[in-house]
Amino acid sequence: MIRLHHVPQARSFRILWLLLEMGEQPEVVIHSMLDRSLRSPDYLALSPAGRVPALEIDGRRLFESGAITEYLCETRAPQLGRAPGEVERADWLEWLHFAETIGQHLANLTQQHIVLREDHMRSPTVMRLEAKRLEKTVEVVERGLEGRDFLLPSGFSAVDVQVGYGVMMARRFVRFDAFPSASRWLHHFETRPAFRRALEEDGEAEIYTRDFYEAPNA
Ligand SMILES: N[C@@H](CCC(=O)N[C@@H](CS)C(=O)NCC(=O)O)C(=O)O
Repeated sequence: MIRLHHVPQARSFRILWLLLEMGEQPEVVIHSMLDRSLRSPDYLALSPAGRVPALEIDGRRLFESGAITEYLCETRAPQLGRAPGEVERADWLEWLHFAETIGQHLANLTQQHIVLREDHMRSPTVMRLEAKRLEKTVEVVERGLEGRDFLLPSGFSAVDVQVGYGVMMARRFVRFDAFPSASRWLHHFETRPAFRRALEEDGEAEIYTRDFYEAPNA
């Protein structure tokens, strides 16, 4: 049994999608970020900083999506990983961890636009700066995808899932007119049965309720 602890629209979506790409049928436990349940002693025993994803697998628990992704590829889905010694290993690792560079800007923007509810708590400067920095990361993905369908020349892998989630969420803060390759790549995901099922199992949205969050003008 594989049990995934997940919050709708959060980074745990990557592990949900990845497990479904692998053909696994995880039990999905949906949590809320609004009710402090991620800070309960039971949940902190699974994820000590109270974050999602957390995975119960092989008689243990695992947190951190990058580590979970490597573990799942090593133990169950070599076709989605690139093992040590393989030509694309270094690129695979680079993209896997670059996903968190995207994630940090998404988290900052989410905090500014959504978590901080009162205008006086927010900083328009930080909102503009973080939107620009997020855009820069999407530019990197755009360049990586030029002339190819997936991030690695040999085809779809777990890093398309890791980075793909971040770029999908970036559309809520960044205009994509200048990113045709990234847009095409995101459209492709909609044709993947595992991605579609992950969206169905994601749970009710509680973080992002708007399609786009505009940074205030200077
Ligand atoms: N690097 C971690 C980030 C995990 C993380 O911060 N997840 C957020 C959701 S996107 C979370 O659980 N936030 C809950 C909180 O901060 O209380 C990973 O990828 O697993």
